[in-house]
Amino acid sequence: MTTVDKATQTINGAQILVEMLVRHGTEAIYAYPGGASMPLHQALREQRDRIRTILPRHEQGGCFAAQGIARSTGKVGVVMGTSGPGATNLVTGIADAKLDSVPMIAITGQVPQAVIGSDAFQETPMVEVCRAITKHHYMITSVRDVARIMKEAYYIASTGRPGPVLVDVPKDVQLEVMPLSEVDFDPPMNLPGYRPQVRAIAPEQVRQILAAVRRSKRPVLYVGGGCIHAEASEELTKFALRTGIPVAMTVMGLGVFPGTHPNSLHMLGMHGTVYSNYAVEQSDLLLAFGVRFDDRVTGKLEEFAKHGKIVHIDIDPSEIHKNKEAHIPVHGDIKQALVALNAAMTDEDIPDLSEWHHQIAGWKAKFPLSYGDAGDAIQQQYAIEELWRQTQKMDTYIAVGVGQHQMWSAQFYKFDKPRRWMSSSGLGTMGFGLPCAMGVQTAHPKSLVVDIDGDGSFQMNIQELATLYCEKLPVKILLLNNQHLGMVVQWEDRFMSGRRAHTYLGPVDHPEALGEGDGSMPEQTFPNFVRIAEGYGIKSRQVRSKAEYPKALAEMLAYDGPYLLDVICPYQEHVLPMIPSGKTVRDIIVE
Ligand SMILES: Cc1ncc(C[n+]2csc(CCOP(=O)(O)OP(=O)(O)O)c2C)c(N)n1
Ligand SMILES: [Mg+2]
Repeated sequence: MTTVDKATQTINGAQILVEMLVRHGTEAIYAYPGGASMPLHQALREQRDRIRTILPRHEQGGCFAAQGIARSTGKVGVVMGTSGPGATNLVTGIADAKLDSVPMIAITGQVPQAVIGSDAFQETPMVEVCRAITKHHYMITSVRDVARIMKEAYYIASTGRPGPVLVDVPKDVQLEVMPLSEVDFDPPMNLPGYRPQVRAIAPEQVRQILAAVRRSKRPVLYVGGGCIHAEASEELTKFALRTGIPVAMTVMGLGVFPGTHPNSLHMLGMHGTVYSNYAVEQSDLLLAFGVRFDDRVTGKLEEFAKHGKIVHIDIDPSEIHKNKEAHIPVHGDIKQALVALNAAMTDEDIPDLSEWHHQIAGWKAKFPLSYGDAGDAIQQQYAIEELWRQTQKMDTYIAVGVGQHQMWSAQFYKFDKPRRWMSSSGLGTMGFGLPCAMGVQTAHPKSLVVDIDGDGSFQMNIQELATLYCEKLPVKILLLNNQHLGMVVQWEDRFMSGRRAHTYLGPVDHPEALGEGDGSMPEQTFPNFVRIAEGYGIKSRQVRSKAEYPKALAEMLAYDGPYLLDVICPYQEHVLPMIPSGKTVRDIIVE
């Protein structure tokens, strides 16, 4: 029930805002209070039977948790912070949501309108700060605009190409009252410049694409996050299986097509498989669906897929021809387009790809994803592969930090379904994994949610262990602890003659800090994660040997609360294959 002041039959701005959250189906919000957002928190408290409010331990954690909800469900995630520092702590998470097209609403308290512009206590011009990193942004100036703006915010965040919307709410607007009888909770929107509806793909374009498929000898599907946002996985899989066209996925697209299917080429790009990159390079037809030709995929643009025809379908017209000229450009909804393509396809359109499959099978046999033998040390690739073996049949979600562990997870965990893989891909934000997993667990309380993290990334939002404990969120943390900022170490090794510059995570007087250690792992790793976890009330254990790892992992997975498994790994490993920045598939490093 809507909260009203019974005596006066009035409702304030904060109460209207919370009512709109409930009416849009938001079941949980991550919110950290402060002076400028207290009325909103009071309204949330009044409605606690209808919406769960979770207190993260840092606003950035709350923002990634909201993303976890959004990325795993497809619904809009909501986060709230107070003005000033609370609001600026959201900035990284907003930028992250923008680059990965995540539907999110960030609500910030703002100082009262009477003092805006006076450098008031905890005043930050959030709309100005966030202008370039949101899909849209608002500052509400009257209680009478609250319902409309919230309705628009949900609409904008979730339609077309999804993205984050900022709603800045001055405290006086939160407190301002109006008669309940005058509130329209489903008001008309006022968005004359925003038209996310796209026309259906033209029959002529369907014919052109099918003709290109029919004539192709070496076609490749290059699919990405756009297919996930559009819920197009099923149609895409149908199209891929019927035509027999192999599928390469971007890091955002993992799970669109089953990773365990023989026609999967797995990930492409900088740390993609050799066979996916070879296939794209040699393709005579590249079907680029819901992708943006990111530099981590293309390397040197002029050389990327230069031999073939390119079909590019995207919901965002600004992506078409942005990085790469398309021969058949289609501005449209990828799911609708695939439905049309599948419906129009006849047996005559199916190309004979036996030679192409033979060639790809050869590459797969010659260049499988692999790793060496490190004796009893627990290599990250092995740790992830074993996690996959133990959890592939379970209802599992995986979130990751950023670094080597992230790329190895993308390579060695095979996702068969969309929305199971949570990675800060465009912005590459360390600290993403734990809070994102927390949000996923909020939305899927019965599922297994694993955060595969690096020791550097994990420490960027380690405070969220408190939230896991206090909110009873049984997230499992597989910490691949190499005592280093491994990905930067790898680049030091490859491009800076191995010179260590602030990539060791232990004390500066340790020889490893200068790269002069013997490469072994110290008896006491730093920090003592097991004790930290204990301090937060989280069960934890450290493992160092391959022999004990599978059992320790199974023990964590079976545990019914949050758990941290601190896995000591070597730091000498490199993520391979690798196409160095700006280079081409011919420069691929295999070992
Ligand atoms: C917030 C942020 N700061 C810096 C970086 C640059 N960076 C990318 S990967 C990486 C190392 C990550 O270390 P860790 O989390 O331990 O993962 P590992 O590579 O060791 O698996 C760094 C510093 C980043 N991506 N994000
Ligand atoms: Mg590390």
